[in-house]
Amino acid sequence: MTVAPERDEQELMAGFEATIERHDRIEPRDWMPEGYRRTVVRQVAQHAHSEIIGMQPEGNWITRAPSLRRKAILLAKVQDEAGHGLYLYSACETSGVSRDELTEMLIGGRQKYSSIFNYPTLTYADVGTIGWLVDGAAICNQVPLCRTSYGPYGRAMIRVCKEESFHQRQGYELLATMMRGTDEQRAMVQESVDRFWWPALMMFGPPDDDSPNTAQSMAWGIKRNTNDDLRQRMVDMTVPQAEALGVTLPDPELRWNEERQAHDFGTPDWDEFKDVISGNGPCNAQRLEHRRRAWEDGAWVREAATVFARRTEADREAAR
Ligand code: FAQ
Repeated sequence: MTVAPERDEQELMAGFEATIERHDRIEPRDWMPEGYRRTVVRQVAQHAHSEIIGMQPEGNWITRAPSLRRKAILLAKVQDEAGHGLYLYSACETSGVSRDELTEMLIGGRQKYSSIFNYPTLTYADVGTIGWLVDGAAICNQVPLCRTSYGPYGRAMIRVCKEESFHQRQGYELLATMMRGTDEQRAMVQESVDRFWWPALMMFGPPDDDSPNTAQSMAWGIKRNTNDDLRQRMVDMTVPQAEALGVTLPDPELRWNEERQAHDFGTPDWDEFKDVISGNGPCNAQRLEHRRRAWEDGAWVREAATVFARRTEADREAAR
C-alpha cells in the first residue's frame, strides 16, 4: 500500500517535533522543515560572516601594537576569529549551501553580519574593550548556543566558546594594565568604553517585542534564550567587572534592582541600530569593500586549489 505524500510529510514533521521536544540534535541528513533549514542557514551564515568581518577592526592595530607581547596576543586572537568563521561556514555548508554562495550573499548585501563591527577602532584601548565587551557579549550569546538544536552548529560553538573566553580575558587584562598606568591611559580606556558600551548591548538584537524571529527560533530550539534575556545577563555580568576595573559604564539609569535581583538599565538607541544594520553605520561600506577585495584577490588561489584537486583525483583514477 502506498502512503499519501501528505501523510509522509506529517509523519516526518512529527518525528522532527519529537526530536526538538526531547532536546536532541537535528543532524544534516535528518528531515527538517524548509523554514527550519532557512533559519539555520540565516543565523549560522550571519554568525560566520561576523567572525570574518570581525577580524578587521582589531586587525587594524596589529602593525601598531605597543609591544611584542601585545602583538603576539592580538595576532593569535585575530587568527582564532578566522578559525571560528571557518568552523561556522563548514557547519552552514552541512545544510546545503556552499561557502562560495554564502560569501557572495555577504558581499552582495543579501546576508548580514553583526552590527558591532561597523564601528571604528580609534585607539589601542579599543582592542581591550572589544575583548572585554564584544567577546563578553559573544560568550553570553554563544554559551547557550552550545545546546542549539542543529548539531553541527552546537558542536562548532563548544570550541568557539573556549576560545572566546581567552579573548575576553585578554581584553580585560589589557584594560586592567592600562588602568594601572597614566591618567592619559585611564582616560583612553574610559573614552573607549563610552563608545562601545551601547553598541555591545545592541549585539543581542532588537528588543523581544520587535524581534520577528525569536519566537519561532526558540520553538525550534535554534535559539535557547531571547534577546532581552541575554542582554540582561550581559549587564549583570559586566557591572562588577567595570567596578573592579575602575571604569564607569555610560548609563545614568544603570542601578541594582533588589526586587528583580538584576540591574535596571537604559534603552539603547534602536534608531541607530536600525541604521547600522541597514548599511549606514560608520564603517559598513569600508568593511564590505575590504571583504569584497579580499575575496576577489583570492580567486586565483581557489581556482588553483580546485584544479590541483581535480588533477590529483584524475591521477589516482589512472593509477587504479
Ligand atoms: N547585527 O529577529 P531578530 C562574534 C538582525 S559575535 C546585525 O532578533 P535573530 C565574535 C537579524 O539578523 C557576533 N543584524 O533575529 C567576535 C534579523 O534580520 P534578518 C556574531 C542583527 O536572528 C568577537 C533582524 O535583525 N554573533 O562575531 C543583529 O532571531 C570579537 C531581526 O532580529 C552571532 O551571530 C545584530 N547585532 O536574533 C568576532 C550569534 N541583531 O536576518 C570578532 C548568533 C539582529 O531577518 C571579534 N546569532 N539582527 O534579515 C544570534 O544569536 C541571533 O542571530 C541574534 C539575532 C541574537 C544576533
